[in-house]
Amino acid sequence: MSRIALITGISGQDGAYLSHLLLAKGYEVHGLCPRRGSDTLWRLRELGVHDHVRMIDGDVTDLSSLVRALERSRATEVYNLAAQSFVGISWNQPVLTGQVTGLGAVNVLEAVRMVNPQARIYQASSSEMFGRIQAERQDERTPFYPRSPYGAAKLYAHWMTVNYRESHGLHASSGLLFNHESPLRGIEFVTRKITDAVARIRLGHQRELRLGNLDARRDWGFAGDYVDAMWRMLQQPQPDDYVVATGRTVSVREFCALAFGQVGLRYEDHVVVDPAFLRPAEVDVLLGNPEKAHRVLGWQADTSLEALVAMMVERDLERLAG
Ligand code: NAP
Ligand code: G4F
Repeated sequence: MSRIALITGISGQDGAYLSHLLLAKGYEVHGLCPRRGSDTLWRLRELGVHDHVRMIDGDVTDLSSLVRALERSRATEVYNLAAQSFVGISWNQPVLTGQVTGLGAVNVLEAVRMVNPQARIYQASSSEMFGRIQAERQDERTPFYPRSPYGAAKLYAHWMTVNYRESHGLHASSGLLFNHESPLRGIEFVTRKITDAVARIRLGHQRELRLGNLDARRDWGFAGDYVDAMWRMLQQPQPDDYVVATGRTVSVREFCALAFGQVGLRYEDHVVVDPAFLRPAEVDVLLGNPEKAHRVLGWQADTSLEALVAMMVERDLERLAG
C-alpha cells in the first residue's frame, strides 16, 4: 500500500528533516506551502529533497485550502508542523500567533475529519506549554503553565488534538517536543544566533554578540533525531501523547561556552547582555523525561549536545566561507 504524507510547515526546520526521513522510507510527500514570495525552500534544497516533494498551495488559517490539500494528496498521514513558532515575537503578534499556531491546528483536525477521518495526525506540541514548570523533570503527566502567547496557543492546539481524539475517534497524536536545533534552525532562535555569530567572529566579520537571558536553561536535542519520534508516533496502533527530549538541561551561557570553544574563543570576550532581548515573562528552565517515548516508541536522542554544537558551528563557517 502506498504511504502518503502531507506536511504543513514543510519549509521549516522540522519539515525539511521530516521530508528527508519520509522520502527515505518510500513515502510520497506533499507539503502545504503558503508561497510568500521569498525563498522559503532553502532548507529542502540543503537536504537535497526539494525536487522530490510535491507542493500544494495553502495556509493553515484557510480551512478550504486544507480540505483541497487533503483531497489532492490523498494523505494517510498528516503532520501539522506549521506555526508562528518564535516565542519572542509572540508578545508582539499575539493574535496572529493564536490564529496560526492555535486555530490553524483546529483547521487541520477539522479538515481531516471532513475529508479522511482514517488519516493519522501528528500535532507539533511544545515543551513551552510547561512554562513555569510544575515538576523538576517534565513528562506527559506534568501540569501545564504557559508563559507566552505562543505557549498558550500551543496548549489550545494540544487540548483540541486530545479532544478530537476523544470526541471523534481520530488517530491524532501530540508530540511534546523539547527544543531541537540543527544547522537548518532559523537565525532568530538563540542556538543558531550563537553559532552564526561564532562563525562571523572567527572569520573577522563581527566582534560582539548581543544576547538576552544567559541563565535560561533548555533541554536541547538534534532535530534530525526528533522527526523520527514524530513518525514513530503515527505507526502506533493507538494515538497518544509523548514527551520527546534528551533528559539533559544546559544554560544559554553553557551553550555559548561550547560554541565559542569550538573555534578556540572565549564567550566572555564577545557576548554582551542586551536588555532588548529579555522577554516579558521567561521560561527559566526546561528538562524533559523521555522515558515513555523510549519505552513505547523505542526512541532515544542519539546526538549529544557537543556533537550538535560542532555540527552547527561547522556548517555556519562553511556558509560564510562559501
Ligand atoms: P519553523 O522552522 O519556524 O517552521 C514553521 C513552518 O510553519 C514554516 O514552514 C512556515 O512557513 C510555516 N507556516 C507559518 N505560518 C503558516 C501558515 N499560516 N500556514 C502554513 N504554514 C505556515 O519551526 P520548526 O522549528 O520546524 O518547528 C516545527 C513545529 O514544531 C512548529 O509548530 C513549532 O512550533 C513546533 N515545535 C518546535 C520546537 C523546536 O525546538 N524546533 C519544539 C517544540 C515544538 P514559512 O517559512 O513560509 O513562514
Ligand atoms: O531559542 P529560543 O528563542 O527558543 P524558545 O523560546 O525556547 O522556543 C523554542 O523552543 C520551544 C520548545 O520549548 C518551541 F516550541 C519554540 O517553537 C521554539 O522552537 O530561546 C531559548 C532561550 C530563552 O530562554 C530566551 O530568553 O534563550 C533565551 N535567549 C537569550 N538571549 C535568547 C536570546 N533567545 C533568543 N531567541 N535570542 C536571544 O538573543
